[in-house]
Amino acid sequence: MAQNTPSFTHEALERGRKLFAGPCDFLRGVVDIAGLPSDERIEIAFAGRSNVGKSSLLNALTNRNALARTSNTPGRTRELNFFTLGDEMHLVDLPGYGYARVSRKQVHHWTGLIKDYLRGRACLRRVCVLIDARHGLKKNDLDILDMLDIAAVPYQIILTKADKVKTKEMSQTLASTEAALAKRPAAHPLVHVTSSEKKIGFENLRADLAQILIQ
Ligand SMILES: Nc1nc2c(ncn2[C@@H]2O[C@H](COP(=O)(O)OP(=O)(O)OP(=O)(O)O)[C@@H](O)[C@H]2O)c(=O)[nH]1
Ligand SMILES: [Mg+2]
Repeated sequence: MAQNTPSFTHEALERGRKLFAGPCDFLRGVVDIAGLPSDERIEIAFAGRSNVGKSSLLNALTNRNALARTSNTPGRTRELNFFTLGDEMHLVDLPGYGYARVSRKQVHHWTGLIKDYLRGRACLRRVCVLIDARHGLKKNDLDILDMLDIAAVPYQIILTKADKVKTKEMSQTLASTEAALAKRPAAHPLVHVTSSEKKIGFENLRADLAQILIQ
């Protein structure tokens, strides 16, 4: 399996490990913008198409088995789920955009809620946009990236389910994803390659996200 190999210092890796090994608890599920928690904490949100592996990634990142609920059926996460991490951070597991086995009206509501949250949240410091490594960037992913670029909300791509992809294909997807980001103003240049199933890529991802606290 191809992996990008950014060099995080021992100190950065250790900071990441400590942060994500610390207390992490479900705070609340939000169904409308009025229900958002106060914005005193730094937020990192996890966005992506239905079934891409957002909730699984959150569990792997925090070394918990069932912090966030996962499912084979697209459309599992139905609220903006806020988790507290340590004393200063929220992690936010979002419902998926795009296809889900729920009504069109429901998808429309979620998409509106996700967009309102992503565009309008002052404490949101990074949006991790998850992309299935088998599929690469699709039209509705690009729409979200466009919106984040316009709103100047920093985002970073995380390729998921790398265990399902052969090394050569992974290298190609990684290269084409990096190329697609090159001219996007709000994109973080580093693309992470992960497998929640095989627990691959998380040391680097933890180190990278923990740096947000000291930036
Ligand atoms: N092989 C493999 N399967 C994965 C991986 N990550 C998630 N999955 C599977 O993909 C399916 C969807 O995972 P979820 O984490 O629920 O996906 P989600 O993006 O939160 O989905 P919604 O909440 O419906 O938007 C589940 O069956 C997971 O077991 C991975 O790294 N590798
Ligand atoms: Mg989910």
